[in-house]
Amino acid sequence: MNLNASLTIALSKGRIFEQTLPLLAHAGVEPLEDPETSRKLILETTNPRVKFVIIRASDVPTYVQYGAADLGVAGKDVLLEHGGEGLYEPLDLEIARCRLMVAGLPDSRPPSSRRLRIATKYVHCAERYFAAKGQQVEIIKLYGSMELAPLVGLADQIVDLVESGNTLKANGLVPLEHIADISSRLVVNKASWKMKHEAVTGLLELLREAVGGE
Ligand code: PRT
Ligand code: MG
Repeated sequence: MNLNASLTIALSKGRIFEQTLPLLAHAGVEPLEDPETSRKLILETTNPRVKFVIIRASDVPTYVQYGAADLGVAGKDVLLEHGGEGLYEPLDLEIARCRLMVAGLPDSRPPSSRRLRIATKYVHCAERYFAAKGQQVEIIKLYGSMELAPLVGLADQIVDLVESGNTLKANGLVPLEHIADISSRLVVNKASWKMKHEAVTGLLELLREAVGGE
């Protein structure tokens, strides 16, 4: 076990970075540069043994799974879609909260002649959800702007994240079914958990304190 292990933490820009920052600051870890203005992908921090790597939100589980980062912060939506292999998920950071939902036009009626068409970037989550209901659907994989799909006839409904509901409303859509409550989780590489146990659990306990507001 390495008492003075160095730790790499995978974070995505935007809401996860902004909302994780105060929690990490409680643990004495603050970035020396702002990822929104810096082009650097590896950021040093006020703790010489901790660095951040700045990556796409959906890539965080992959970096941590393969040990390219020891820890990371990822939305539960991203983790459900990834499957979580190779990862421990020891702490709910209770940030970036939203809901995974089925949405559609208010008068959308299930077609009688064919299967319901669902557009989403959450293909696995959608498959699991409709299979559990015993409903046969056709899933269309998109990478963004799911809200457009029902408006142009690409799909009958969508599976997407809803926070305030303003994006749905602005596009004349309504939430139809609740799939899961979402928040961001701390994830840890399984080998790092063992090999860098002291460093990882030390950071984990400080983050747990910060989440609990202690
Ligand atoms: O943007 P990029 O393609 O790089 O990746 P990303 O969209 O996955 O990253 P980012 O930073 O936008 O989201 C990171 C994580 O934040 C997600 O994985 C969620 O766990 C969480 N989160 C919390 C959200 C939202 N709230 C959210 N509102 N992610 C996205 N949204 C989007 C949503 O997709 C929809 O288009 O905001 C819109 C809905 O918001 P309302 O307030 O109008 O309902
Ligand atoms: Mg986004």
